[in-house]
Amino acid sequence: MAVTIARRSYRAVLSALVVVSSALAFAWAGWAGLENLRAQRNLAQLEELSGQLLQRAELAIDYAVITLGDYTAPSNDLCNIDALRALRQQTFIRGAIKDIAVLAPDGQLMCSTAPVQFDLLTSGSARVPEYESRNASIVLQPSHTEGSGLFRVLWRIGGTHSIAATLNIDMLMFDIFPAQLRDEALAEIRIGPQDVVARFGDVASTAPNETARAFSATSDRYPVSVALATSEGSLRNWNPWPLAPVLAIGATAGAIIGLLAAQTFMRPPSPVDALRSAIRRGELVPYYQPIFELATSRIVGCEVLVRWRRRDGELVFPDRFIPIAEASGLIVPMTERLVAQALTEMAPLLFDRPDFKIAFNIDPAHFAQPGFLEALDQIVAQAGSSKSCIVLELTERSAFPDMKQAVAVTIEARKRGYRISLDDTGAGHNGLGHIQDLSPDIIKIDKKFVDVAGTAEAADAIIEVLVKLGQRMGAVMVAEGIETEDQRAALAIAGVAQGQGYLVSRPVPLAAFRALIRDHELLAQVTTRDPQMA
Ligand code: G
Ligand code: G
Ligand code: MN
Repeated sequence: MAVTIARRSYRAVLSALVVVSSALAFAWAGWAGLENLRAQRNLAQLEELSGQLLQRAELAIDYAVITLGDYTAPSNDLCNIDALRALRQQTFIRGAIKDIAVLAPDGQLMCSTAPVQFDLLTSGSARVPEYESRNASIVLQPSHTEGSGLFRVLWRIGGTHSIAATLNIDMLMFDIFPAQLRDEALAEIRIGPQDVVARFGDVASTAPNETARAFSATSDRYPVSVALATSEGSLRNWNPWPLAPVLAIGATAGAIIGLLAAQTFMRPPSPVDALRSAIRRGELVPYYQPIFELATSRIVGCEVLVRWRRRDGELVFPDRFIPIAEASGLIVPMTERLVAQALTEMAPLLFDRPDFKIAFNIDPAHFAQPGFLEALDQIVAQAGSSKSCIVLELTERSAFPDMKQAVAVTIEARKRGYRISLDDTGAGHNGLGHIQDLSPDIIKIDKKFVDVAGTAEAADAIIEVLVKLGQRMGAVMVAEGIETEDQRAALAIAGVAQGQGYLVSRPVPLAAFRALIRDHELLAQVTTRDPQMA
């Protein structure tokens, strides 16, 4: 009972461990998975941001191009006072356009809407680089001052002149970054391959082991591109998941799965599996019950009866597992191991007593299996035993699957030197028929006749018939289950030679059995020397 409770609480603790570790694992895996997802999502968002910024820059340029488009007729004299006034009005209407200028083909300023003569883009005589758009008459020029936010959209009109709008796109970038990234991000707009016209933000506080992440987008209409950069750290801290719910959901899912797993894997093993591992672990051990001469009480042999000694010390009797062993076929390995163990541990005792018989119970189905005798021979040889001391007990309680085969094996077994004993005679399937078919060396009279021997006429009559039959066939009679002195006396008078029962001893383990033999033999020596003791 205590053992069962201990085994159960061990299972409960193990199941709890499985559930808890599964919950932790799932919470962790869920969190890690979401973090990975978040990193990917953040990257995609920054890439999208660079696209948006480029779009804004393109729109500002489009806007300037549309404005200039109204003044591109080659005949226009844009430097007269009325025309200039009209151009100047545009610079007030369109906020991003700071100035509109008319230039000679060589780049010299002809006139401008700026009230004072200054050029935002030329410095001295140095020419500003020009980058052509898809439409080659539209050209972009960066300013000399990097990051000023200023650049020029220039439209070449025939060979006569150009018209140029100076744009300020600094403020386009102001709200491009989400608040969480603003401290740790950089955005740039470039004209041509390298001229940075506008810059916003910084990636200053990047830790030494953290690389910056860069994203870029390039226009296919204008020679303009944008670049974004941020640190790995701020990318990692951006858009965090709510920790508690994620962990709670992960842990719950993990606990449920852990519970299901625990139920599946912690289920107590099936009886067959339990028996199989018990056999493998050597938990099935032989017990020995003496067989003695009824007249003298001299022990002449024993029957091996299997016991399951569990690791926790519990002793299980064969009626609880032999049916399982027979039905599952485990009876074969079980019997083979039992015979090997019994013969090995009994070897010294058998060596000193060449006439001693050791009887094994053999399942009739096992007995009739092809190869049974060959396997037995091998086990006996390995144990160094003599076949003539081995008795094979075949029970009458169950039917032989194939009587012809059983008879053939019986004959072969006896030829090889084994003794055949018919167990539980009178209790079984075929009554006296088996005696005739198998002609056993030993006939064991079933306990139910022994119980009433000397007290019930019918039982005595059956015993008498069996004894006569045994005498005629030359078989030794053994009475099973003798518990009282009266039974012993009655059976002896009826002519039964040997017996087995609690009167002399219950089935006991090896050490007790050896002690029993020693005591009996000592007593026999004393009584032969001094008949008064008997
Ligand atoms: O003592 P006891 O309860 O041992 O045995 C009960 C029954 O179990 C016996 O009558 C016997 O038929 C069966 N039994 C015991 N040991 C063995 C064994 O090793 N092999 C087989 N086949 N049956 C056994
Ligand atoms: O295989 P078989 O049925 O012969 O096995 C003998 C069975 O009888 C075993 O279960 C054994 O423990 C049991 N047994 C042996 N002697 C006695 C006895 O004197 N009394 C009782 N009640 N059972 C016995
Ligand atoms: Mn038996």
